[in-house]
Amino acid sequence: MTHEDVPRLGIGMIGYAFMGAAHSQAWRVAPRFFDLPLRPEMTVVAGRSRDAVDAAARRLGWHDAETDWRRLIERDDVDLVDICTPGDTHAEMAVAALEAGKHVLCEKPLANSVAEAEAMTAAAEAASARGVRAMVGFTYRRVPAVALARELVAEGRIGAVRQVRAQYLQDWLADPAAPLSWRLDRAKAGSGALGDIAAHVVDLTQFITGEVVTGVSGMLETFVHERPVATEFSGLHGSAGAERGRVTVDDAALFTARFSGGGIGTFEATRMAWGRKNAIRVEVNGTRGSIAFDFEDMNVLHLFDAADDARVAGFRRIVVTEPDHPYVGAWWPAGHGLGYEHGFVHQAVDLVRALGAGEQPRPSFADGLQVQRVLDAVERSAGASSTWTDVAG
Ligand code: SOE
Repeated sequence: MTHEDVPRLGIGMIGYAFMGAAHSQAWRVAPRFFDLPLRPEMTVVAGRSRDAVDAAARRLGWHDAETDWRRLIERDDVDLVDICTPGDTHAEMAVAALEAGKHVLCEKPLANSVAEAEAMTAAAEAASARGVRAMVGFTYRRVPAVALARELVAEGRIGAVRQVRAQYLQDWLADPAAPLSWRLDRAKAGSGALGDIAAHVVDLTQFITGEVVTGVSGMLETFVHERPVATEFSGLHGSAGAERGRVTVDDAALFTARFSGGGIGTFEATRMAWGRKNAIRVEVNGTRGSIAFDFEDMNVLHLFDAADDARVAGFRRIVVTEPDHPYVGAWWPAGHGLGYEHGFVHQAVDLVRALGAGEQPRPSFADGLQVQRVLDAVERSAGASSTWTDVAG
């Protein structure tokens, strides 16, 4: 079969900022490195401003541009709708797309509230009965070292999970002069570090352990309550004028958690940790060993095996670039390493393969709803004072 004989999968992407650029790169590259049962075609991108969306289509490689996302969903040449917009739009767009019979890939967190996530999950389950699939984009699952960690835990290499330590640390908001963006607006983003980045480590720890978080005790803090309003924004950074606006979300989130297998965990997410750029750290201690990952050294996984002779025991540094490691065989020779964008490529690959096989891609909307419930529990816990105990004296 030549590339052209493979049935096409028309992609319509809504939004074209940081996530839209990452998804565009994935759709462009996935069919060139991986054998896929369907050929993704970058059919159309949607955004509100005609000039800006036309420019984005040219820059990112989309054939066409729409200024109305509803029009994109209606198009016969669109089979899959890829939602890369702020959280307040996810529910309306995803439900409309699923009802129109289009597969959906939706950026994380699935929604801004449990109620929205429930409605999206109900729409996804109804659509699934008609062969229409929905997936939420927790892309770090697709980092080869993370996928390997899951395999090793499932094989029993560290035994039963006792303790989970998870951090997601960034510093792009540590400077009080960093401008306001939609990510700091509760109406658009739902929450701050909690939904934006703690959501990732909730998904990652559940993915790696194969368990779910069943209860939490949380604390949220906002350190900078007012910031200059952005005049221009690119990626996470922007320039600002004299106007100031209110921050309505948390800057940092901390919580302890219980896992379904009886283990306990600590979570920390912040966008205020100077010097930490994208430090996603997950360590799992089991009854027979430990596993540790840090995204700032993303091609590496550390494994400690308690059965090793104590004289030579230590964390083994596994460079996850061998052809036998998850996803790696499609890329470069051993030792050449992958980057941030490859997780998005692997996400596109897994989704297209699931569609080709007629299977439910993971993480499903139900998985996204479960993460949303954890976030909601952290907010409820942080809002309640019942578990907080002042130090005596
Ligand atoms: C900002 O904190 C952000 O872009 C998140 O929104 C992404 O989900 C994360 O992958 C990188 O950081």
